[in-house]
Amino acid sequence: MSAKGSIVIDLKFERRQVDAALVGAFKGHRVLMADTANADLSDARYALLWKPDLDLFTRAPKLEILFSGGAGVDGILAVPGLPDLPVVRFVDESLTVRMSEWVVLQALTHLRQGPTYLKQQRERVWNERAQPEAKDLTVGVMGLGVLGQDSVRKLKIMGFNVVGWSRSKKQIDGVETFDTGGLDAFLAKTDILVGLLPLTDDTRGMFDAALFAKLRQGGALGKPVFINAGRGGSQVEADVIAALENGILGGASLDVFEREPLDAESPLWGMENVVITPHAASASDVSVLFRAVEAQIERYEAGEPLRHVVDRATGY
Ligand code: NDP
Ligand code: OXD
Repeated sequence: MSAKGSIVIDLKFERRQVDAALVGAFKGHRVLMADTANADLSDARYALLWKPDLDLFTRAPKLEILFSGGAGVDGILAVPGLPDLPVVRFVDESLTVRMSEWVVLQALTHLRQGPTYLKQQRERVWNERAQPEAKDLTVGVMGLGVLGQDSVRKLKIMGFNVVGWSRSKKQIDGVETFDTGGLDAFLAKTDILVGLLPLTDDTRGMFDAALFAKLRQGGALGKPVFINAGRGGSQVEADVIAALENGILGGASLDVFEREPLDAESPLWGMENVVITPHAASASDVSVLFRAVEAQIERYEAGEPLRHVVDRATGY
């Protein structure tokens, strides 16, 4: 009998990575794998989840805390029959840093006309293009949470003007910030729009034709660019495609999609100024995730408050 509470793991991650990360992890806890045939989960106190099986909560009726395998919790909150327990999301420096790398990479890719030069290279064309500097552009970041604020900092280091938008107004040195009431003013300043929003009832379908039409036209890149690594459910993909086709948008970098994997038939794959990555902007490092969950359980068992508990009312 282990002294500490047992934990059930139901992560649809690559099994090899999970097994490797489990070596030496969760010392003193009994670790149960939800996908082990006939595993008895009846005593499990904690669950670590990503795309959990629907019967998990009937198999594990004594759970006290649900840990998310990722920073976003929309998937977990949408699970039918989710018990009314604290949901704790994954927040860690490694995940934050990788997201900022992706965001800065995409902003620089569009600034330095990466897709155009790649096309020219394939066609063996030697044609130098205009070279605006980062300081000539304003990047507007929607979502100023853990990921958004780090991206803002790093975009500024690269020289971009940065403005930010979030539900509650933020104070960030050298950055003009807006709350929900200031959305139009925020969009009117934005040449490169970065989405780092959670998917909630309020953000679903937010990136649509009406929003793209409010972005600044005629900036240093000519047309605005849309970058999204929050959740695909926040974008109306048909509107993204139409805006790219009719020139409201000049380019896009998309890591997330309404349906993943992105359908092989989607026109986005073939669009010249579109960069597609397969929901890979910032994956959870499994070993780091396990250490973070272990630390949270230690806090909980010592009677200390959990960190990064999701507000079930706002959905993030
Ligand atoms: P946080 O919860 O720390 O931040 C969320 C931000 O969004 C906050 O600033 C919040 O405002 C703002 N926000 C939420 N709802 C609204 C709204 N209705 N209107 C305006 N602003 C809103 O989340 P993280 O920064 O850690 O992560 C953001 C998202 O990134 C995750 O939910 C996930 O979906 C996605 N993600 C994607 C990954 C990928 O690889 N593509 C990897 C990891 C995460 P306020 O500050 O006022 O609360
Ligand atoms: C996350 C993700 O939410 O990988 O962590 O999308």
